[in-house]
This record gives sequence, C-alpha cells and structure tokens, in this order.
Amino acid sequence: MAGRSFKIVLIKPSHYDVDGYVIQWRRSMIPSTSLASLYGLLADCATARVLGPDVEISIEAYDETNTVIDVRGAIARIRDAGAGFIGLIGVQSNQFPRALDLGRQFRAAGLPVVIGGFHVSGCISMLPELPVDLKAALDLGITLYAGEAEGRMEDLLNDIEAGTLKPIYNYLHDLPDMGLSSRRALPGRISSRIVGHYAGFDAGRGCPFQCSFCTIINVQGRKSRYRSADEVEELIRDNALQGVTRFFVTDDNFARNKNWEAILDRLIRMRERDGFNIKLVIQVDTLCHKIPGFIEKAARAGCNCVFIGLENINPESLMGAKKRQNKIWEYREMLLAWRNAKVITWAGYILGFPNDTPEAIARDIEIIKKELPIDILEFFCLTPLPGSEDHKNLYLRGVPMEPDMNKYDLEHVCTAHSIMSKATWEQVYRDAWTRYYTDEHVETIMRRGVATGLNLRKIIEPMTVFAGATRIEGVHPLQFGYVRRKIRTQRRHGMRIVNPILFYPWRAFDFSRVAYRWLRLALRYRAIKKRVLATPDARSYMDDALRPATPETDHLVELYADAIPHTHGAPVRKRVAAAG
Ligand code: B12
Ligand code: SF4
Repeated sequence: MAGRSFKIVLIKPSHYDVDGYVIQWRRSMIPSTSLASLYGLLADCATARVLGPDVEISIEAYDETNTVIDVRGAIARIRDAGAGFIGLIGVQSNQFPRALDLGRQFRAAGLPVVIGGFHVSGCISMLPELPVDLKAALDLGITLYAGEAEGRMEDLLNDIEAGTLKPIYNYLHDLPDMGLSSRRALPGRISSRIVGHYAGFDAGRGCPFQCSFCTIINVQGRKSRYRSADEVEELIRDNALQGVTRFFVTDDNFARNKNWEAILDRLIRMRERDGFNIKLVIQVDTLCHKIPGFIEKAARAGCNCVFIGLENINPESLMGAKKRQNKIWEYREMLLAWRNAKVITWAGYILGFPNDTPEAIARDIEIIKKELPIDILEFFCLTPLPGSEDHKNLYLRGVPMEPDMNKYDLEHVCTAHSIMSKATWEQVYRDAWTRYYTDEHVETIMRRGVATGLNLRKIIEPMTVFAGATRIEGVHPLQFGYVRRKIRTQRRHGMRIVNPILFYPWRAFDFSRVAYRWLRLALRYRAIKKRVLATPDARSYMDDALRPATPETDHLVELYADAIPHTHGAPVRKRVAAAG
C-alpha cells in the first residue's frame, strides 16, 4: 500500500506594533501552552494514525513571537505532502488581525485554515451574533474553532482529509476532562527559543470567581477541572527529556485548582527525592495565603516567582468589577508570606476603573510603593475584552468600543471612561510605569530583597525588563523578548511596505537607539545594586512595607476605610483625608 502524507503547520500568531510590524524577537519570554497543548494532541493523533494506517501525519509548530513565519515555505511543504492544514493557535483578541492576515495568505493558496483560542471562543460564548472580524474570517473560508480541543482532534483531521471541514466548530458547552489533555512536551528546538528555556502547561482550567473584566470564566467555566499528580509528573518528565525543567503554569488561579496539594506534593517529591531541578512560575489570587500550607508547599515545589492579580487598591473599584475576593487589608500579609518563602512577587494593577482619576492613581501608586512589599508591578488599562461580561454589556448597550482588535492588548484605551478623556487615560498609563520604576524605588525594592534574603539577580533581571519594556521598546513587558526583529515585508495588511533604501537606515537607527537606552538602564541598575550591597547594614534594612500590618503602619486601609464593605470582616477604621 503506497503511503500518503498529511502535513500540519501550527502557528501561534503574534500581534502588530503601532507601526504595523509584527512584534517578534530572537528569543521570547513566555512559552505558549496553547501551542504545546495542540502539538501534543495532534502528535497523539499522528502516533495513533487516525487517518488510516497508510497516512503519515507530520507536524510543524511555530511561535511567531520568536520565529519569522515562512509562509511560502509552509505552503510548499503542505502542497508537497498532498494534504494538510494550517492551525492558528491560541489566538487572543489582540492577535486576531495578525491571524487573519496569515490566514488570508494560506487561503489564497487554497489551503484549509482553522483558528482557535480566546477571541473566537469568547465572542461566540458571549455575543448574540458573530462580530465583523469573525465574519471576515468566514468570508475568507477560514474555519472558526470555539472551545477546547481535547478528544476532538481526530474528528477535525478526518473532516479536513474528507474535504468536509465545517465553517464553525462550537464545543463551548461541552468542557472536556483535563485527563484528556496532552502530556507531551514541545520539541526542544521550540523551547530553546524561550529565554531561560521555559515550557508552559496547565495543571487546571476554570476559576470560581466572577471578575467582570475576565473572559476565562465564560470560556473555560467556573468549575475547577484539573490534572492528576500522575499526569503532571508525566508531563514534567517528558519535558525533562528535552532538557526543560522550568515551567510557566498557565492556570489563571492555581490556588483554586482543587488538586493543588497533590500536584505540589508530587513536585516536591520529584525535586527532593528524584533530583529534578524544577522551577515554577504560578498565578494565584490575593487570598492564597489563607490556604494552609499552600505557599510553603509552592516554594518547596520550586515556585520562585508568583503572579498575583492585585488589580487595584480601591475597594469600590474591586467591588465594581465583582472582584470581591480581593481584600486590601490582606494584601501586605499575603505579600510578606510569599517573601518569607523567598518567592519573588509580581503583581498586576489595572488603571481606569470608574473612580480612577490621574490624581487618585498617582496617590495609590505612591501608597503601594511605601506600604506593599511587591517586587514587580505591571500596569494595564481596564479593557472590555471580548468574552468578558464587561464587553458583553457594552456591546448590548451599543456603547462605542475600539473597532481595531489589535489594540485589545491592555495598553490601549478601548472605550470611554466616566471621568478621564482617552488622552488623559493613556497618559496615566504611561506615567504609571515611570512613577513606579523610579531609581529610588528600584533601590528600595533591592534593599527589601537583600534584607529578606531574596536572590537579587532574580529580581533585577525582570525588574529591568518591566521598567524598560514600555518606555524603551514601546511594548508591554508581557510581549517582550530579547532582540527585537522588524521584518520589512511582514507589515499589517493594507499598510505600505517601505522601500528598502528607507527602511534599513531607519531600522539601524531605531535598533541602535533602543540598544543604547537598554544599556544605560542596565548600567544604572548595576550601580544601584553595587550601592545596596555596599551598605554595611543592608541585611537589617526595614520599612513600613516589611513590617506586619498594624493600624499604625497600614495607611492603605485607613485611606479607604469608608469604602471597605463591613461584611468583609475588615478592620473598622476611620477614614483619613485623601492627599491629592
Ligand atoms: C499564558 C497566557 C499568556 C501568556 C502568553 C504566552 C504565549 N506565548 O501564549 C502571556 C503572559 C505572554 C500573556 C499575555 C497576554 N495575555 Co494572556 N493569557 C494566558 C493564559 C493565562 C493562558 C493561555 C493558555 O496557554 N491557555 C491554555 C490553552 C491550552 O488554552 P487555549 O489557548 O484556550 O487553547 C485551547 C482551546 O482554545 C483550543 N484551541 C486554541 N487554539 C486552537 C487552534 C485550533 C486550530 C484548534 C483546533 C483548537 C484551538 O484548544 C486548546 C486546548 O483545549 C490565558 C487565560 C487562559 N486560561 O487560557 C490568558 C489570556 C489568553 N490572555 C489574555 C490577554 C488579554 C493577554 C494580554 C493582552 C494582557 C494580559 N494581561 O494578559 C497579554 C498580551 C498578549 C500578547 N499580545 O502577546 C486574555 C485574552 C482575552 C481575549 N479576548 O483575547 C486571556 C484569556 C486572559 C484574560 N485576561 O481574560 N498571556
Ligand atoms: S480571579 Fe482571575 S481568573 Fe478568576 S475570575 Fe478573576 S480575573 Fe478571572
């Protein structure tokens, strides 16, 4: 029997910068769990020869944030194989225009293209009709895939092979068991394009909370679904075979993964008994310190950095966004608990809640600097993300929202604010980075680090990235990588391809300017580090943020005393006059 071939090309698209160039780097910072997950599921299909014993399925996977996509080459390889498809993977709203531009080129060559991820799933889950961009994809003949892929790839491949690919697959009301998810690692050559050779996996999906700006609960559900400890171990062992033992765990809230303890116990055993040098970055909520043993076990399991959705310090804003679980009087205790476990804290802060004004935001950032022992703080504009309750409500009320999905990256203002103009809000966003990452505060963070025994190098590296990405590269640190690439010919559809005679001199100047600014920043932080380490009593440094919260030191609670709902068991305090 003559063998046949079926070629699958998986691409995790990036998005465009303000000049219309694809945001990509020689090395990117954060691995794509979506890509690893689809790769593993399809690799299982290849092993099982789901298209018949004579059909050889081969898979290529690319993360566009660190790889320039050779569209023509991919088209040629699928044509040579005689059959196959392009999968555009894990596409977020801000990546949808780029995904569409890639899809357009593959469709022009007559190849099947399928797009999945949060934009498609979020829109189909929440909106009464398809938005224009999803319709545009259908018009190009691109298939939309809403929902999760586990247990369903065999059917999809058979539809493609039979030429019966449907325009839309919708599995949103049928959430699969996590046990079906892939336990395979991405090939090492892909992980090696991530700084620090990190891989991503999800130990669970779903979150019990109800934040109105969040899309996750409307796509992955509010019930905790999770992997068994055996499955996590298998996945880690498979990655370790590729030399990867550092992981970004993409559960949005690992503290609410119902199986967290069994998973952490297994990782502790793998580290302490079997000698695996596992390192983890996890995401948690602000009440995780209340879970007995959670922080201590996370640290023993190799967690050296934790992302916390702090979001805001104004209880009214938090309540307005249904983020009831964030209790500001617990923030310091929670942050100190991680610090005691020698774990670096990385928190997200959202700007643009209805009560926010430039003055209030400036004041709040100063309070955070003084009173909360956070190492890395990052800022976002409150954005009605497709798939969230906020977006649905604005959509149904016909409130104008930014039509360009490329701007839904939380760096752009996408709808009106009750007090601030668009220009003011955007300025507030830019100022927030400058306000937090002053040299003085960077020094304070280093001093706190030394005093509490954190590894200073591990703080300085991310702090340099977070302090510089927006100001120097003009991109959010979450999209950052090492050594930016701007490919002249890969510009946004409809934008002019610049003549090489003009492009390359501009690019050389642009590159040198950015490199010079990074060098200056790195040298400045090195000088600060030297100064901190040279201080004779560096280890005995102390400030308000490092002291356990008491009525005398917790001005944050005092400031917002009137806004704290009494039902929350919060300390009852008198409100002080707000400065500024
Ligand atoms: C890890 C992560 C990141 C990483 C991304 C790393 C990377 N290279 O992928 C980082 C930290 C860089 C990041 C950044 C951002 N992210 Co993010 N991120 C996530 C997170 C937590 C996990 C993503 C993931 O890997 N999921 C696990 C995989 C397995 O799930 P999945 O992608 O849905 O894939 C499944 C299905 O959708 C389907 N599927 C997906 N693709 C395809 C394709 C085909 C062909 C098929 C058949 C099926 C299929 O099969 C998969 C398995 O079932 C999600 C939340 C979440 N729970 O998913 C947010 C999320 C995707 N991010 C979000 C956002 C908004 C952002 C940011 C813009 C801002 C921010 N604050 O996070 C930035 C900027 C992104 C950019 N432009 O680069 C939003 C997107 C909402 C939307 N409407 O687009 C989410 C949903 C979180 C939220 N706040 O609501 N993010
Ligand atoms: S805690 Fe995080 S994942 Fe859960 S609903 Fe809120 S924003 Fe979404």
